[in-house]
Amino acid sequence: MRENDRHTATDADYDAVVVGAGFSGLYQLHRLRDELGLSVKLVEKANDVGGTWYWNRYPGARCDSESHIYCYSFNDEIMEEWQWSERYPRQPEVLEYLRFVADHLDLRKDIEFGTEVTSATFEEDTGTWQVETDDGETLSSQFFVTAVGCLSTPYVPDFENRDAYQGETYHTGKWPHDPVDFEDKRVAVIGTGASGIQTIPEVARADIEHLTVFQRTPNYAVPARNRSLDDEDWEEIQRNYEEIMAEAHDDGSGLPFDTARETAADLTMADIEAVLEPRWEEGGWRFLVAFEDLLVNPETNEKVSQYLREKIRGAVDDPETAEKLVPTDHYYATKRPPLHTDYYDTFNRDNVSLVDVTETPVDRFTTGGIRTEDGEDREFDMVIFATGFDAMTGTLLRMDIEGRNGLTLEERWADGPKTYLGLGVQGFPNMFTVTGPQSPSVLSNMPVPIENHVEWISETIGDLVEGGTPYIEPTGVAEEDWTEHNMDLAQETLYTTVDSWYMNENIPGKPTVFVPYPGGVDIYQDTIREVREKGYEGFTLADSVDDLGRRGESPQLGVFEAMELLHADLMEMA
Ligand code: FAD
Ligand code: N01
Repeated sequence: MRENDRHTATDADYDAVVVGAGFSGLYQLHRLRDELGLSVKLVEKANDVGGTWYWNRYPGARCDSESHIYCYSFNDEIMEEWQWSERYPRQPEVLEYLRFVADHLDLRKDIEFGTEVTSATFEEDTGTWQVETDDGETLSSQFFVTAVGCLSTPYVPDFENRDAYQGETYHTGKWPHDPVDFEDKRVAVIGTGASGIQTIPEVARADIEHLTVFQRTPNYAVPARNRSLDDEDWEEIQRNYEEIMAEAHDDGSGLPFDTARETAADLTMADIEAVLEPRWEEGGWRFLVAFEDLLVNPETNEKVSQYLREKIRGAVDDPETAEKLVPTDHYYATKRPPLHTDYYDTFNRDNVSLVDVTETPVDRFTTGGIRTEDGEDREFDMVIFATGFDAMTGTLLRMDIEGRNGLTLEERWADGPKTYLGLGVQGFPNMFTVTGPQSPSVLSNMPVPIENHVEWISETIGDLVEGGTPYIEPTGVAEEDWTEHNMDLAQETLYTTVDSWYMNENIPGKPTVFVPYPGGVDIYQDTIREVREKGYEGFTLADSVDDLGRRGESPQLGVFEAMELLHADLMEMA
């Protein structure tokens, strides 16, 4: 281990500034500080570590990756010392795990909590990133690493008259730290994605008066079948842990589970049931990976979807409610597939009702509740928005990032994100995006691609520091090629057949484009490893910012964007 003096080539305050203290940022800080010996500052908006697990405290919040694989694999001591209590632990336990990691690696001393990065600008004169925070500080660094999460900016739809509502409102992704009192309340939950599906059964079980669920798109939820893990389970996991983790890191979805068959297209429904039933009974993601071609072959998918529709019909007593809960407008898993505990059963309770907003749209909020377009006023004491996130690009774009030539990330991504390998953007030297757009991220068990990204970024920064090369940036050609490759792959899948947050379509005004890399974690890992082995193929490495400008192409602007920039410059000069 080396001393944490400054090691890089500029006069900046730090070698690297990292933003975000979730799974990604914590590991990134450790690798850069403790293995490369660099001086690093991590800035985190929250008052503690945890990221997702700090913010999402809603009733029922828990992971749906199995605990023994929803964790780091890079440190044997952490793997040996930490023991999970459940197959899918609740939010407080995952948060406790990340606190344990932060303490074990002594990370807190280099984290500035309760501080939001409000802008990051690449200053060409000094060749450094100038990172401004909401407390008025500016931190300068040679490297700028965003670890801001794919699902970290909650989204609340702009319902007519929303602010006039006088009851309590909550968003699942920004749940208060103090207990919420449900007693005798009339509660509305809007949204039936993974968060809604987790919280609805728990809210219904609380001592409320009534729960009304507003559903726009029904989801296919598979049982989680959570259970406690005892010492015996844990010993079994520990015995095989290395192998399990190696399998997860070698798999397209970051899961150490076998597929049953290549396809279901040639099977009868009875054969399909024989394959799926044991996986249904076992619960969890083994169901998702039963057939290899699930997400590329409509015939396979339609059969699996059919199986799931029948399961939903069988679980809900009232046939009319059951039909509303049955998805018919999209294929299974083309929207992020949730796991559930008692979700469908919840609709058999007397104190729960379902409003299908495709039949009965929300007209407006009133001071006391929600009016639907059929003229009915429903009164609520509390509205819970389980309406998701400005995913994958939202948090990055809110950070007001400006690269070379005064070009902002917002301008650069006006038509949708363009990156090289989901790791960097042309025109933004020495900026790395952990689980950035066009990397596998959300299409997998995320600790796997997170470790993979953090390790690649750390090795790359290590190579630059060792080699005395101060600047790296993707070339425009490599970026165009990667973006096109991403789009071509996505077109071959069923993901593009439905509106979803994968497609950037959950936020009004965002350009429609499939954002994550759909080629699989395993193939992706090999690709980025090869890029490094080939001397950073597709990147420009340079000794000076001028050199970077000369050898890399100018950041690629559409004619229209270039004209707008020119116009803005002229206005400033005038
Ligand atoms: P995050 O955990 O989102 O951390 C990003 C951090 O950056 C946050 O703390 C945020 O405050 C901070 N930040 C953002 N912008 C700024 C700024 N401008 N200035 C300062 N700080 C900033 N994935 C799975 O694979 N399996 C699961 O079971 C699973 N369950 C999930 C359950 C929920 C409820 C949600 C919402 C997501 C779940 N995910 C799951 C995805 C989850 O987001 C990732 O697994 C993982 O936690 C992401 O870690 P991260 O560090 O990349 O991002
Ligand atoms: O958000 P979502 P989420 N009127 O965007 C509806 C991870 N996660 O927080 O589908 C009415 O999926 C919207 O309807 P529609 C996981 O990756 C994991 O639930 O757009 N409804 C949808 O039903 C997940 O995918 C876990 O038609 C409106 C819901 O709100 C991601 O986080 C748990 C609406 C939003 O669903 C996000 O999940 C939780 C409107 N105007 C989260 N606008 C685990 O279990 C939106 N909706 C691991």
